Parts: sequence; C-alpha cells; structure tokens
Amino acid sequence: MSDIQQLTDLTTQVRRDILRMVHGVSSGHPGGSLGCAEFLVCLYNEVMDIKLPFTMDGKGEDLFFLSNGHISPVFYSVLARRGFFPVSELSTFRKLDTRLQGHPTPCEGLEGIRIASGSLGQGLSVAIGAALAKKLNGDSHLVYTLHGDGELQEGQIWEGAMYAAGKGVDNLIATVDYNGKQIDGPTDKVLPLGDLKAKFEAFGWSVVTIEKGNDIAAILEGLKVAKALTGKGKPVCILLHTEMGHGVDFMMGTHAWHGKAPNDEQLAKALAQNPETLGDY
Ligand SMILES: Cc1ncc(C[n+]2csc(CCOP(=O)(O)OP(=O)(O)O)c2C)c(N)n1
Ligand SMILES: [Mg+2]
Repeated sequence: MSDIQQLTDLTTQVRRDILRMVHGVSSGHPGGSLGCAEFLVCLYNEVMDIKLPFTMDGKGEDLFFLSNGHISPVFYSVLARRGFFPVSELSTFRKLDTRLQGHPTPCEGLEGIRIASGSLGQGLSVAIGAALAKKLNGDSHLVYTLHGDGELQEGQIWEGAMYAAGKGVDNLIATVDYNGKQIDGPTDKVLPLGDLKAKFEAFGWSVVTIEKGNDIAAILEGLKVAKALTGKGKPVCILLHTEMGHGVDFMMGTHAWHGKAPNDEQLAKALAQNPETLGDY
C-alpha cells in the first residue's frame, strides 16, 4: 500500500463498511467514524509498523489504542481490511455473540483489540503504560492513541497528560479527533475546550496541528512531523481537525449523526456518494 489513490479507495470502502454496519443493526456511531476514516486508514496502512498475525503483547511493533471506543465501526473496518480478521465478519457488528461489540473489548479475542474502550478517558493511561513497557523492554517502536475532543473533558486525560510529560514518555503520539462536536452538540457549547494547543504545551507536550484531517496527504505529512518529534523527551499530541460525518453530505456539519444509524433511504443516498471500490463485505 502506498499511493494516495489506493488509500483514498480504501477510505471510501471503509466509509461504506461503516454505513452498512450501523444500518444493519440500526445502532452505532457513524459520525465520528466517518470523520476519522482517513486517519485510521493512513495509520494502519502507511505509518505504523505492524506485525500479523496479531499478538496481544505487541512486542517489536507499533501499537494503537482507540480511546474513543464508540467509533468502533471505523476501527473494525480498518482492522479487517488490513487483514487482522476476515472482512466478512463485519456483518456481525453489534449482533448477539459477535466479537464486534458496539464498544471494543479484548474479552472477545478479536484480533487488533488490546483494550476495552467506550468508557471515555481511559485510553491515554493504558497507552502510557504500554509506552513505558516498550522503553523497559528496549523496544524502540511507538505507541499511538486516538481520542475524541469531547473525551478531553474527562479528568483522567489530564492526569495522563501530566504523567506522560513528567516521566518523559516520548515514544507516544496521542491524536485528538478535533471535530468540535460531541454527543449533545458543539464542544464549545457543552464545555469549551479552550486553547488545546496551549494546554498540551503547558503540560509539557509537543503539539502538531493537522488542519485538514480528512485529507490523506495532509495526514501523512502531519504524522511524519509527529514521528520526527518522538524520542526528544516529550510526548507528542496531534490536533487533527476533522469533520464529523465526512463523506456523506447530510451527515456533515452537525452532531446529529454522532450515534444514529441511517434508515434504508438514507443509506442508499449515503452509499451513492461513496461508490464501492474494493468490494462490500
Ligand atoms: C466516561 C463516559 N462518559 C460519557 C460517555 C457517553 N458518551 C459517549 S460518546 C460521548 C461524546 C464524546 O464526544 P467526542 O469524544 O467528541 O466524540 P464524537 O462525538 O466527536 O465522536 C459521550 C459523552 C461515555 N462513553 N463515557
Ligand atoms: Mg468530538
């Protein structure tokens, strides 16, 4: 995998997977999933050094922790399309006895899932532990996380942020899905986040801003810059400006699709905007 067109085609297919998965069970979270599709496609197919078959320990490879676990549809699709588990299993999303629970959990033994997430605010702490373990093991690989911006309203995030900087956890790249929206409306209305760049810097982090968080070239460039900042004594934060619902016109510009599935007619409209590229599951 390498050129932008291939990554774009994969992203479009991931968008179809997300839409079809949540439609299939009339539940789940399409908004944030669609907004983070480019980022996770880039991370898993271009940036991270991954070993397959999957091992829970993840020694000698880069690790990723999804902290905003409600965007599981995009995570599952990207993992399946990267070869962690069969693409056909996407059809079991949120069904009884599935390994693809609404919020990811390692109890199900799904390849690629190393933590339970969904209860917001916890992923950074786990990732810090994993990053410290890598240092103790002499493993020079990196640890990546993804968080919602609304998730940053959880106090545990800031305990983790203080700890990571205080202990020089410089093999960690934590990305914030900075879509300006959360379950009940704009973050600015629910609880303003203030100047996030200044806040992370004040906590002792290096901060990289990706203004075009739905643009593959911009994401790859931003991740390159972030990677170059690792190993310099500070943890690295990426502020990724995305659009919730990106790729489906009637889902963009609103928080309404944070956790709502499209009906049959809406699905057809959304899929028409994202033509099949690599084959539906
Ligand atoms: C500890 C905790 N509190 C509340 C929730 C309910 N909840 C799920 S998603 C969400 C909104 C989070 O906003 P953000 O992280 O910005 O995600 P986005 O809506 O952008 O996908 C909330 C409050 C939760 N999952 N965990
Ligand atoms: Mg958000």
